Amino acid sequence: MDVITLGETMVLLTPETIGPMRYASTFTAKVAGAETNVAIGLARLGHQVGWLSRLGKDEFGKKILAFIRGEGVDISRVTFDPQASTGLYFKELITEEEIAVHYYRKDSAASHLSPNDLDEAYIASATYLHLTGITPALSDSCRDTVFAAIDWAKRSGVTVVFDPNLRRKLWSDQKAKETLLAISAQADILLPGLDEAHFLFGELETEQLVERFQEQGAKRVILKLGAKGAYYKTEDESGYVEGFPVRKVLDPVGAGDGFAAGLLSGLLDQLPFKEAVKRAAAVGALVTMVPGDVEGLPDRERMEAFINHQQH
Ligand code: KDG
Repeated sequence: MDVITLGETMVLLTPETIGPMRYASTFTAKVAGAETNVAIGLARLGHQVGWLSRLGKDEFGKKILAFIRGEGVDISRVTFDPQASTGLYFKELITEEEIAVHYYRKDSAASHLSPNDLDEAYIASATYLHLTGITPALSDSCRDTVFAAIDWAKRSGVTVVFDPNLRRKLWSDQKAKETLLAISAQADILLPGLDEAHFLFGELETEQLVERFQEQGAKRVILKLGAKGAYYKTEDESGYVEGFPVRKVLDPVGAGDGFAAGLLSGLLDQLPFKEAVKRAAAVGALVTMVPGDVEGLPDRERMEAFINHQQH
């Protein structure tokens, strides 16, 4: 495996009409979860990727599994839980520009993930382990699972990639801060957004924020600056990468996951670090142009055409 990821994936219900969701009578059902968004992005770019999770033994669980499998992601470590339901999430389109997210995932099957669900040999088979800060917010056993997975990855020489993905609806600010900092400190590659960095360290300048993460222990840090691109700092280089222009942002949700998929794809293809960050920015930009969390993730041909077009 090139990359293994773990975490919760839900059925995403989006009203077909814009406006308060109480007036919506028809919804489209899609599949979304930060970790599988990344996994699907990588699979579309031709990489070998596996996802580990729990789903409810229900129709939505079966829908998710079929979808993720259909995208070419290895689902051999996903189990069905007969006692708990698959999580749901609604994306309310309050106006054309304003999106609100509502979760129905408390006590979901995935929130019962525990270190016993981990397969050490499976994790050790990967080059990268990708994790997000959503999983530890779901329950104590999920948090323990994340820390156990990191321990196993470190013992096996697997590179740990962490995207804080702060979701304030899921836990208290204090718990989020403590946990996200503790995991960030162990990350070989850390992918915070600017808002997340401000949440953790206060209103510092871009470069100071990255230094703070590195002082705490993170090795390579890429701070995502939204439409402006990203600032990265490794052990031996640093620099800015510009964002790719997007004519119209139709749905920004999932752009950070596209960024992670683009970065890992670039690193797996042995690109120089800066070029991998550029690929990350390109895939992130492409995701924003299509409604849905994964629908805009490009295949290789589309990604290359987009990057080449912008450079000419
Ligand atoms: O990054 C996008 C994800 O946030 C979305 O797909 C749903 O996993 C999700 C979450 O927990 O918000």
